[in-house]
Amino acid sequence: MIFDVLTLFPAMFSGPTTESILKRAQQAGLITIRLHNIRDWATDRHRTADDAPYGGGAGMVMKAVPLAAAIRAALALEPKAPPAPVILLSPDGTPFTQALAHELAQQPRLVLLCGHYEGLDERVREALVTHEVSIGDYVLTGGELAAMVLIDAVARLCPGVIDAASISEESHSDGLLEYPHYTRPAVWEERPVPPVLLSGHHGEVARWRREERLRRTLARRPDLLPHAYVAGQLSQADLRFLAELGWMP
Ligand code: 6GU
Repeated sequence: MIFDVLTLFPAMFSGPTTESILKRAQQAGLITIRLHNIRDWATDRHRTADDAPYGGGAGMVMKAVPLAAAIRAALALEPKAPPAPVILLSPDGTPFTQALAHELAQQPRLVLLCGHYEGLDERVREALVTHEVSIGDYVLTGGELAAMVLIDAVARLCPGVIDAASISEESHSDGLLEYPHYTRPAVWEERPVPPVLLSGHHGEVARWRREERLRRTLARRPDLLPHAYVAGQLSQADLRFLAELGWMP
């Protein structure tokens, strides 16, 4: 998977994309992150990338000409492949979810455009942006942190980046939260590990973990349960257990 990131602040990406799993994934050639400074496509002496809005008002707007040139240059980097999705990170976008991360992980390449200032010239959005994504209902100073969140969530779903087993049971993978984890010691500050986990009964461990996932999801994110139900993720045993806890579809 190739991520082409268009940003006014490429230095923001060091750290999140140069450590830990993303570092290893790049070293292993599983993902490529290419940073492009939008200012490099500005044509004036001061390398201006923003300007005052027509009609007046607060803030600045990202200029169409350098932005469009940057996007087109990124698209031209892989001329033989079908055009990559151009994803604008903006608080006006569709909410980023694990399901969208899985969808995007199917693509060979993503072009990520980090919005800044009050926004970008609407004509660039109309002409060149194919998707618009927000990472939550709050406002960031720019799209960079959102792009890093998206890259992190999508990259770990690319084959080989992390152990496939860790993806299948994690939070949100099938619409439920994760079960609690324990490791040695068996008793810590008078708190014992749940005995079933020391029992060696794999079937009972699996059942306990499933019930903990259901219990947790009901307690913390009851909004997720109707979606899991409609998606066919809840077995008859799951529904019986949830009914004992007072939840009905
Ligand atoms: Cl993608 N950008 C900005 N600036 N703020 C956000 C966001 C994106 N997602 C949530 N808040």
